[in-house]
Amino acid sequence: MRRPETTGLIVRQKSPLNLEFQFSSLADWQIPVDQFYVRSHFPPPGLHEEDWRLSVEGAVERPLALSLEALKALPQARFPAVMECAGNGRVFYEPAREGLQWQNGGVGNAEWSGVLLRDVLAAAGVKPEAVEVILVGADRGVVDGGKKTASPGPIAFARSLPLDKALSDGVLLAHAMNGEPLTPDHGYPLRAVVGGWFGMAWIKWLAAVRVVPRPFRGYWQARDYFRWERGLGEPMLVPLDEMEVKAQIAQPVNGATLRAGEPFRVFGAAWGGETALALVEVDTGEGWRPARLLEPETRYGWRFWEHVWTPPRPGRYTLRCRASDAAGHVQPAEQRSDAESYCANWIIPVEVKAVAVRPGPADDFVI
Ligand SMILES: Nc1nc2c(c(=O)[nH]1)N[C@H]1C(S)=C(S)[C@@H](COP(=O)(O)O)O[C@H]1N2
Ligand SMILES: [Mo]
Repeated sequence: MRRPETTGLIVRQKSPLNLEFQFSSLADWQIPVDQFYVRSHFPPPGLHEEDWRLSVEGAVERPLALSLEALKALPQARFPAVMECAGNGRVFYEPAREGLQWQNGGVGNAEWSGVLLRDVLAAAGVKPEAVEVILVGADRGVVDGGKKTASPGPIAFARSLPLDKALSDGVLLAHAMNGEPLTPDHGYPLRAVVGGWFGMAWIKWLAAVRVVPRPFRGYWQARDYFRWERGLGEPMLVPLDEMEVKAQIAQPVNGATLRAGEPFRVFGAAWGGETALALVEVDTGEGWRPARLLEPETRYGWRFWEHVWTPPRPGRYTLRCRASDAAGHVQPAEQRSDAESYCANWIIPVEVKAVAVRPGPADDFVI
């Protein structure tokens, strides 16, 4: 088990262990594994690759039981991708919402390697009646330790993907993170990587890939991790899927003291769902200005950005950032009301103070 006290991670829950990345320390485009946030509903199941098999079952021509070795013998793929917990930023909801009180560090970007789910599905042969693919984790338990009256259990952590997403080139069954085998916390020996989607879809400790002929209504998408779609009729419950467009400020932090008249690098990261990020803007009190988007630009990775700003005079300032994607989605200014305690992507202001730069002591001057 990792030791948060040596890595600076914030403990959000001790058992099962849930850890938040210190977003203000953002520096590496690929977050080192020992800095990466951990979100687990149940304790890691303690799998060993020697006796572990991935079952590919349901509406398939040839059910399979694949060892890690067999998976590694299939064509390998790798890509960077950002994963954000749907509960990231929950602490900003007003009034407060139940659940782990994530600030802005329930997110991270890494490079993932493994096998495309679609290659595994092709090996098994998907039957024509298939509509969804359920990914089932090997972890099980009673939801929220049975503290809520409606807590079911024990159940496995499982979630489905629509067939078109499962067959896209954006879903990986990954055995490695940043070039190293997955650690127990991050889903060893195999986890899903669902490019553009919130973290709850990225099933860890994969046990089964189950192809099904009707939509799955499991706990983790019909009772949790959903939002409301309000049209003309009754509101409809929709499982969460794509991440929402979002930019976060890593520096300066809320409450920071800057120096008036000296340039400061406002810095952060931005990401979204399946659509490419188009723009990040920063407002320091004089209106929205485009930030500089930094390399690299990848299909599913996040984007670092910066904006050099000089506080013109001593005083208090409110900094804001917002991202837009190529489809015209813009980060909203107001808290959303359709997603329970999830998808907190509205703009979060950062308050800073600028102070006068004091002249050096007189004995700095040689007369
Ligand atoms: N089997 C299993 N997979 C899981 C979870 C879990 O509790 N069990 N948590 C999900 C959630 S809510 C998130 S945000 C991500 C977190 O992945 P990480 O711990 O590697 O950061 O894993 C997802 N996959
Ligand atoms: Mo999550």
